[in-house]
Amino acid sequence: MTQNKAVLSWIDEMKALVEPKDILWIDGSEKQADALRKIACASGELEALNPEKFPNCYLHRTAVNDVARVEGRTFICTRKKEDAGNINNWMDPVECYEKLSKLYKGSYRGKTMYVIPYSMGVVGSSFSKIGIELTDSIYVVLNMLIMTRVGPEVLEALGDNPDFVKGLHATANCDAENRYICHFPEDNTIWSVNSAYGGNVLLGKKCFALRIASYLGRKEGWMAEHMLILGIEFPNGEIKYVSAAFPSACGKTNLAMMIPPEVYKKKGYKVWTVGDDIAWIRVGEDGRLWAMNPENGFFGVAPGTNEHSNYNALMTTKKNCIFTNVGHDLSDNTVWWEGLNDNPPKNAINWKGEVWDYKKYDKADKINTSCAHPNSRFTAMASNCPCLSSEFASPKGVPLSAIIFGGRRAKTAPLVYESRSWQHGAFVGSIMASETTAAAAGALGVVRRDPMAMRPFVGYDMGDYWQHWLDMGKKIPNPPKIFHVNWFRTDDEGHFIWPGFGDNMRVVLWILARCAGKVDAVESPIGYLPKPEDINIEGLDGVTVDTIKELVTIDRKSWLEDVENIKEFYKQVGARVPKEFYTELETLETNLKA
Ligand code: OXD
Ligand code: MN
Repeated sequence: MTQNKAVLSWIDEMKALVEPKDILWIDGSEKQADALRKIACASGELEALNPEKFPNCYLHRTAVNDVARVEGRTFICTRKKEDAGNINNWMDPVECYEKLSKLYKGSYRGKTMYVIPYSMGVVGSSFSKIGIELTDSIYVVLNMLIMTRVGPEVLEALGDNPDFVKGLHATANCDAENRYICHFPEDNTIWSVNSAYGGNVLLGKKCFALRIASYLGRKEGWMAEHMLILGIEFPNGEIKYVSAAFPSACGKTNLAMMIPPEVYKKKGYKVWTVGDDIAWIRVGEDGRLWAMNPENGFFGVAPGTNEHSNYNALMTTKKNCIFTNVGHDLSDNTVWWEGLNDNPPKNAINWKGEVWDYKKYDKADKINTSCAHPNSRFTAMASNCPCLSSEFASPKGVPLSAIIFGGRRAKTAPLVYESRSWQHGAFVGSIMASETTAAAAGALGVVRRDPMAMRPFVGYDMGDYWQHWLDMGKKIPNPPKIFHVNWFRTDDEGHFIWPGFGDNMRVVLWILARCAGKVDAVESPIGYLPKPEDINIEGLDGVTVDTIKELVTIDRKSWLEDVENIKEFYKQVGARVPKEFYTELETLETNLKA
C-alpha cells in the first residue's frame, strides 16, 4: 500500500511486539468492509439487525467492565512531568513504553493486525492530519471507517512524509486493572491496551483529534477543541456559524442537529450541522476564526435520542450504523434504548447480553436495570444526516461568528450571558463546570470544573492551554464573541425550567443578534445578560418573560461560593494559570460583592 519508510519500519517494529498471525491493510472499500462484517457476525462480535428496518446496521456489546472512557487510566507521557500538568495523569514515556510493551507482547497471537490509514479532515486539505491505527479488532476497523476518512488516498497524501500519528491498539484481555490509554505527544504516538470501548480505542477521536491535536495546535498556532459546529440559515439565505463546547453527554449532538421551533421554521430558518464533537480552529486569511470538523461520522449517545429530542440524529442511525451497548428488541430484531419511546420491548436482551425485564427498570439504578447502558452509542455516517451542512467537507471549514461554552448546572449559571472580550471569554471557558454524566466512568451528578469541556482532553498542561487561548486571541483581527449558556437550570422541585432542544435556537438567535450588533444587553457582575424580553418566546407553552427573568437571575451567594471553588481549582491547575485569569477572577469577585 505504501513505500513510506517511516510507516513500514514502525509497522515492522509493532509487528515484532504484538506478533500477529497476518496483516490486513484497510483500503476503505465496501467490499473489504463487507467481508469484515461477515467475519464479525460469524464470531458474534457483531449481530446484524433487521435488514428492512435497519439496512447494514449492527449491534455490538463491549465487556461489562468496559463501557466508557476511563480518565483514571488515561495518561499524557511527556518527558517532563510539568508539561503534562497537574490535571492530567502523567507517566514517564520510557517507563510507560516499557510497562505497556509487556502488556502488548504477543497480544495479537493468532489474530490479524489491521492497519488503518486515516485522515482527520478531508484528505489532502492543508488543515487535515493523518494517522495510522493498528488494531486487532474488527469493531474498531468498522467504526473507524465511519468516523474517519480511510483508504489508499490517505497514504498517497502522506507520500514519504514521516509526519503521521502512530496509534497502537490491542484488546488484549480487556483487563480493567491493566487498561491504559497513553499519549506521547512529543512522539506523535498513542498506545491503548486492554479496552475495546469507543472513546478509548477509536484513536482518531479523543486521543488524536483532541489530546494529540491540542498539543500540535499549540505548537503550530491553531486550536483543537471539544466543540460542535453548526450553521443557522436566515430567511434571506445568509448562514452564520457558531461552535459550542459542552462537556460529554450534555447535548452537543442535539444542539448541532436541532430542528427550529415552528415559528422559525415557518419563516424559513434552517439549521445545518457541520460537526457534533470536535472542531479544529484556525485564523483565516480574512482575519476571522475558521472551524472544521475533522471527523466523518457521529459517535453519539443513544439514550434519550428520539423523534422529538433529535429527529435528525435518529434518521442518521437508520442505515449503515453500528450500535454499541444498546438493548436488542428480539421481536423484530431492532434496537431500543431508554428514552427512544414509551414502549419498552417485552422480549429483549439488555446491554449486558441478558434477558431484560422491563418491569424491573429503576431510574435510580440505570446501570443494573436499564435495557441500554446509559453511555450506549450509535456510530453513524455524517452523510446520513438530513441536516448535514453543504460546507461539511469544505477543506477550510466555516467562519465562526460566536463561540459558546456551556455546562449542566441546576443552579448558578444563567440561560445565557456574553463575555466582555476575548480575554474575559477565555476566562469564562476556564471556569466552566458541569454535573458529571455517564460518558466517563465515575460518580454521576457531581459538579466538577471542566474548562472549555476539555478537562479530559488537553494533551498538555491546563495552564499552558489557557495561555494558548490568550495568545490565539492576539492573533485574530476579527475574533468571534464568546458566550456561556446553561439549558439545565431547575426549579425547586428539580424540573428543568427551560424547554431546551429545538427551542435552544431562540438563545442562539439572541447570540447571533448580539454578534450583528442588533440587540442590546444588560451589564451584570458576570458579563452581559439578555434583556428578558429579547429572548423570543413566541409559540412557547408555559414560558413567560418572567420565566426568562428567573433564568437570567444571578444569585450572588452561589456565585461567590463558585468563586471559592474556582480559586481552589486554579490552585490545583498550578503555577501556569495565566495572570490575566487571576485578574478576571478578582474582577468577578469584586463585581459580585459590589
Ligand atoms: C464523546 C465523549 O464520546 O465526549 O464524545 O465522551
Ligand atoms: Mn465528546
